[in-house]
Amino acid sequence: MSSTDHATDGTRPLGVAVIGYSFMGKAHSNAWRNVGAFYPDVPPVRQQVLVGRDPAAVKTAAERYGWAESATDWAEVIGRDDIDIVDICTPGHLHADIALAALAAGKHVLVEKPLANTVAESEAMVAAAASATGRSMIGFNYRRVPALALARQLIADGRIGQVRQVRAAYLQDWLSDETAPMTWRLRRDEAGSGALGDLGSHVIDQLHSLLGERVVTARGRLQTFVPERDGSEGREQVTVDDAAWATLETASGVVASVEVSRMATGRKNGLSLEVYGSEGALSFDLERLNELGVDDGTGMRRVLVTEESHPYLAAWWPPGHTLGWDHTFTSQAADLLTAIANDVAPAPSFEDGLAVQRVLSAIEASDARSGTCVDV
Ligand code: SOE
Repeated sequence: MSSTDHATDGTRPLGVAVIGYSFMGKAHSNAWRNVGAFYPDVPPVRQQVLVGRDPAAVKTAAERYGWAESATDWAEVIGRDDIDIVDICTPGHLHADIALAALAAGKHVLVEKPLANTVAESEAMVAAAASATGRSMIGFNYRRVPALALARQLIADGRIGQVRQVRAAYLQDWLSDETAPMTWRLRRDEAGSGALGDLGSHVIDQLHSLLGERVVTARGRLQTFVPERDGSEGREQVTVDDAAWATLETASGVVASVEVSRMATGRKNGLSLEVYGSEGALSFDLERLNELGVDDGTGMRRVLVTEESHPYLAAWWPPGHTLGWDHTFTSQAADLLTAIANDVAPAPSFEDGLAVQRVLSAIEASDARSGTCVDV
């Protein structure tokens, strides 16, 4: 009997390992710590081991975030019988190797977005997931923002009619200071791309999720405003984009304009989405994530998405007692656990992650070919 069989027959909690302990590892740790308290019907989990390269730092993080142990060798952890779920929060260049090893070992796998750094790696992950015994999911946590889950329902129910156009932006400013230091997020070999993959992947997944269809054509433009920064060994070249723009079209002809940047001075974590249909419109701003703007033909009104009847809210607080960014990760963990318990495929899938990766790649290809530019 495999460890997974043993755990899902209810004889012990599912053992979780999170690989990576910085920003995303911290967010996911918080989710695993709280999921059983807020979603009591999901299979119980045990926060078994937090994995990272620096033994002292990962030990400190493990103690702080409630893990039973820490470790430095992800391959060894994946081979353990007491680990059932492998949650990958590393830089993108490690996603494929770890996910493939974990799936081969029969584990359930959660991977932070974007799925991988390339389409080829993503395809290999989709193929491995298709023949694996464990379940697999990509962590597009914004699907668990109640207002966005409600927007998806309203669009599917035809409440804004036929969608014609979408305006989407994801703007941050943590690189607008030219003296901000080099990080792995600015190296193509580690991160795959810059604002495009990091922020654009969320936007494209939201387009796919909200519209219920995929992007089929892309026109793109990338820009690196600050080409080198201070690294630990002197000046280092930035090999990814600081900002990107795209015009996308879906299979049914919806046109979306997308803008992402890490140099939008004054914008901290501003994901805004506006969806315009033949009968109405929706608007959303992540910095006010409990609200959805809804126009049903009588003007845009603000709906406070905190009623028990709204998506995910039954698990949380009474109406008006708002949620934050961190709650999305806990709800994401709950959705994965529910899918494991019900023996169904969790969403979003690795396939959904690959679909996003293909759009990112098309935007880059379009930028590289730089369509005809007309002098004014
Ligand atoms: C980058 O700054 C980042 O942390 C992304 O990696 C996350 O996916 C996004 O949710 C917030 O911004």
